Amino acid sequence: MRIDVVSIFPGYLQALDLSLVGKARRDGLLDLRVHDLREWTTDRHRTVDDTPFGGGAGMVMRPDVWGLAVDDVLAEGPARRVLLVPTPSGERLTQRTVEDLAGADQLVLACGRYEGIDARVAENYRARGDVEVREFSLGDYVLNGGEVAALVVVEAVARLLPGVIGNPASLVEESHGTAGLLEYPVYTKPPSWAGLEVPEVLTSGHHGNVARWRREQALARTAERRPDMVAALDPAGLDRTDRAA
Ligand code: 6GU
Repeated sequence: MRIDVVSIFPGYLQALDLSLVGKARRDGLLDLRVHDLREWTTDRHRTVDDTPFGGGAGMVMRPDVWGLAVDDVLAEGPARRVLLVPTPSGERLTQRTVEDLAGADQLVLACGRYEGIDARVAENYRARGDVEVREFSLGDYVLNGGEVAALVVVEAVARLLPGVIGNPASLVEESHGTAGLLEYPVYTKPPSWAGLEVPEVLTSGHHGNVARWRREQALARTAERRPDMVAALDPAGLDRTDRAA
């Protein structure tokens, strides 16, 4: 997969040289390119923004600069390309969306700053029809720009690409995966620490009891922390022990 991130703060994306994403790049599993939006400015001051039509506080990013940048970084050919625009007014990003994005050939992340990007940029690429456009939000709070959201998308997508995670079994049970529940609590050595013991069932060697305990813990945790997720569960997927929990 190819991912292009365009930002006026490319330095923000340096974290993508590290850890799992960095290794995926070095292994040739991910072609990640970070660009400085100002490369596409044409004036002496390298201007990327201007005052909003209609008035109001703050500055808006100019569509002409963004248009040149996006046109340049979009890959040629019949590939599935997605233009992602991080914005607090977008649709909420979910694991379902991330899984869908992992199937694309190219993602272009257009990181806005200030009051956002002129709305005609998303409109223009939607109208062209040769690239999907998705405006997305991380959650109900406000960040100063899209860079952190780009980091989130790259990390969430990269770990789903074939070969990136050494043990694909670790993708199976995790929170927000297929079960629709948060993950159960996990423990390792030492068995006793700070006066706290590892739950006995986990050291019992009884795999059936371990599985049942984990399922109960996942349900209890989800009910406590994310009642919205419990309400969205398919009742057909719950068994009698689940209801008791
Ligand atoms: Cl994607 N962008 C910005 N600027 N703020 C946000 C966000 C995105 N998601 C939550 N807050």
